[in-house]
Amino acid sequence: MLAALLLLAITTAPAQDSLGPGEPAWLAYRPVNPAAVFPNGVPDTVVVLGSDVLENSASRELALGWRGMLQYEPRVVTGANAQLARAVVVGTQAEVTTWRASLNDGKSLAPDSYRLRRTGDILIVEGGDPRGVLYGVFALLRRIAEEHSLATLDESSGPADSIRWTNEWDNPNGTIERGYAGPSIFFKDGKVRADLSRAAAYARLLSSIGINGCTINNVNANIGLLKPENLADIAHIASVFRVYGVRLSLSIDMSSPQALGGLKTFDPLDPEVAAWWKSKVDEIYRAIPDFGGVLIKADSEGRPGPLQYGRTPAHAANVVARALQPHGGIVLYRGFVYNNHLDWHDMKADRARAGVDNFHTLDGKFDDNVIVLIKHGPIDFQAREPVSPLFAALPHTNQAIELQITQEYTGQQRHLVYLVPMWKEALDTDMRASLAGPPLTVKQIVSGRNIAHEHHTAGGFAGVANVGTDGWLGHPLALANLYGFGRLAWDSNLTAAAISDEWTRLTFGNDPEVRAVVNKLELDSWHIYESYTGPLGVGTLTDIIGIHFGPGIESAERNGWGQWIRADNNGIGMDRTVATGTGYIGQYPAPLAAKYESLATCPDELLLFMHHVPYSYRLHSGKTVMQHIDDTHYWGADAAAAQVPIWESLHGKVPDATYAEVLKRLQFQAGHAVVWRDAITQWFTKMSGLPDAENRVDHYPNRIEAESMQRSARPRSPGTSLTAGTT
Ligand code: GCW
Repeated sequence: MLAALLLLAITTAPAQDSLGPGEPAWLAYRPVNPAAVFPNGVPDTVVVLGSDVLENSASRELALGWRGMLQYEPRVVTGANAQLARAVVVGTQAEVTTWRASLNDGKSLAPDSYRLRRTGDILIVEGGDPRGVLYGVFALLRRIAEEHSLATLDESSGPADSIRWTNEWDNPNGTIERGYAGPSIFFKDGKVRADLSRAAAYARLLSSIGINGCTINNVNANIGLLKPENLADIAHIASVFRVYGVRLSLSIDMSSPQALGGLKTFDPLDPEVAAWWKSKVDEIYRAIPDFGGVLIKADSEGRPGPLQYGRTPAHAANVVARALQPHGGIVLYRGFVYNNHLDWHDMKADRARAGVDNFHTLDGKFDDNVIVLIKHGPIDFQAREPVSPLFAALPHTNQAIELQITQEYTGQQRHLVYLVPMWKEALDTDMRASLAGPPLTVKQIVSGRNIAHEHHTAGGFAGVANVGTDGWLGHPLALANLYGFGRLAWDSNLTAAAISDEWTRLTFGNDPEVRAVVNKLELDSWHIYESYTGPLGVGTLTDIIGIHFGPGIESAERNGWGQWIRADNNGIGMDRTVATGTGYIGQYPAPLAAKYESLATCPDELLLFMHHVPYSYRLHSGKTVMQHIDDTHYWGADAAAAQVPIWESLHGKVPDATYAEVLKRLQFQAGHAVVWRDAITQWFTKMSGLPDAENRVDHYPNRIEAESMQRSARPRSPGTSLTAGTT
């Protein structure tokens, strides 16, 4: 009955337009040519073999897809005895075998996996479990949206990683830390929202890309959420997630036993503290039987943690993990533990070292249901960072990679930055200890499946999404990042280009011109953004004291946060070498350490992350550092401006509201890129005393002004302008 009511609530969710631009995102189900997909006729019946709530979702989704894409209302029948002609049959492997024993060819499917097959006029979507059935249906609908012929079909797929979660940094008052798309879809005014239709719609989106968990509250966790009355409300969110196979999890504060429970201490080794966690976790599971687990940020940026009692992250993680273990829950314990009161005078101090320094002695000391969650870079989601050396330092510990979908330091969704290529660089980095052995990439490490890391029991991906009520992520083209995160967590071998194209086709249809334009914009965007912001791995140069938006070159220097660029009149960059610097480079396995330690082999794009050099230092490209800064910034601002007419070529070919929203944001970006360019080139020109070879710095704005006047003379949609700002 409850399930039926929930289904009703979901099918009667507010109409698409009330959800703002971006909804229904990539589940647009635009009409396709049915004959291209089904040359022998469109299946007219959906047969659901089982009665699991996820199989109900699967059949409902098929009906939606049929209606939207094939403009056909299918007959939906349940049970194995249905009379079939042309049909799609959905069920678990066990159900399919019971239905037709002859279809069992011995290939067994793991949980969450699926197989799509055709036999005669019947298409079969078979899952290793009900969640796999749902994933299989979404995969089939993707094939249809891309107009692939389904005349023949036999393919199987399963996720590389068991943990595929988004983290949402939502606060009970409805704000979202580092959220750039309006208020929370979960909370309002200190309470869980009464209307959870957007939460349900979000779970559907997540499920369509294989995401199986969602942490609904800020890692800077609010203690009150663990109160009984709040848990009862949070259980409603879990119910709407459940329909799509998404398990809810919570961020918790390690001081809860004291701050909420009234104990004298929150020392993780105190038996009363352990008992408190056990009783609290049991209470959570009574409210939410399929609760996924907890996310913990401790001893970081002012959050309480075990160090206060001289205990370690392993002690803290394990005390909660032991409470979760009987229920099948996990702990994601963040490796983002660092001191934000570093002494900037100390040339050996280095925030980048913190992960390995704090965790390497703990390898093998975490319980099996603890996963150490590691930000992909050692600092904090900057536009360019090397991969975190912590991935190589914990061979006997479950690990997951933390990626940031919300664009905190990468333009806050007012700049277009497709992040998948950046994430791929981290995932594909080879961390093997010696070149003699086989490659050991970060994606293998987090998948927990390679022999060198045989003690892994689980691993995966967590992505900080921070979706809000405004088109999920605000910028319509930023949704490719959420989509790409899910697809990579499922299969990290997919290319950035393939993911972009898939997302584009599902979102905008198969028009080759639209695909070409959107793919170009997405795939060029990271390089463009990096060009007019922080060069050569120095950091983003974003204003780190304020809202992390716009240039603030000096804000990184002379404070305890450790995002130093060490720029003075003579040179720039952090010396992280073993020979003369902080020794950070020595935290990498030998082959990578050798590559970064030597100026001869350190890649240009990471030069200033690893080394301190004079502005006149010549890069592998042949340019000096200073000339590189000038050239890339002028190029980058021009390239940002050029995105506007590229997008304008799609006028009338994409939905009007999306067209206008993207145009507005690209125009803003073009202006803001000029602000970035001028701030950085002028600051470094003054600092280095080296003039631009092309004499552009301080002179160029006149040209830009002239160009922008020309542009604004052309007709454009109302309410848009080229003016930059930081609203
Ligand atoms: O850099 C910081 C962000 C914080 C965030 C923190 C983290 C939630 O600016 O807003 O806190 O990273 O990842 O914990």
